[in-house]
Amino acid sequence: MVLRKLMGIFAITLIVGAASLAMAGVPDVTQCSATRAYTGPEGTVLFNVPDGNGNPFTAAVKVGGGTADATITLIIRDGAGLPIANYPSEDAWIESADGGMVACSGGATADFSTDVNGETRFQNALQAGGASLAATVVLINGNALANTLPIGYNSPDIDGSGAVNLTDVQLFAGDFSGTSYMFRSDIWFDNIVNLSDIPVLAASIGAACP
Ligand SMILES: [Ca+2]
Ligand SMILES: [Ca+2]
Repeated sequence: MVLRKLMGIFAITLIVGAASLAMAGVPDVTQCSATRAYTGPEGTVLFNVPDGNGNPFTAAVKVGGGTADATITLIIRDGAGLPIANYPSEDAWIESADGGMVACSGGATADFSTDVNGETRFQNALQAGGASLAATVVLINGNALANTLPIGYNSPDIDGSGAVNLTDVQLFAGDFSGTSYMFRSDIWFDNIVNLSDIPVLAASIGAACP
């Protein structure tokens, strides 16, 4: 009986030991951090085109006007709080909290695998469409960090189909002639849908996800 108990304890010790070993090098989102370079209070909006010819995060537009650097710095750590180096860039990505920003396959992943400090960035232009004023969520292997970032998105791919085409032109035309402000068609982001948005849309006609 005593032996069986001892064996049981031994087995549990082995399992616990294996579990803590498995945690090393495995991202724990409660230990990770994501920050936006611009620390002011305003939200920022990033212009995306599905073919990647949108703006880099360094050229985001502040709500209310002016540009700001919305570069996201992500530090990936394991359950012990230790940085994870060489974490694959394709396993860290961003989404809009409301799903409004629609990325092409692999189009919203980190710029590079983590360095020795567990650090990577989102700075390069995304391959994405759609529109959102909701917060940006950072995900590591599908697990979201609790802290979100005030980064919204707009795109001439208004419906987030992965291509800029006649459907987007029709949506824009409706929003342009409508009476209520439609953020999705404010692709030259200045809180009004007017003539200045048209060349931005026109310049991207035909652009599509790679
Ligand atoms: Ca579209
Ligand atoms: Ca506008």
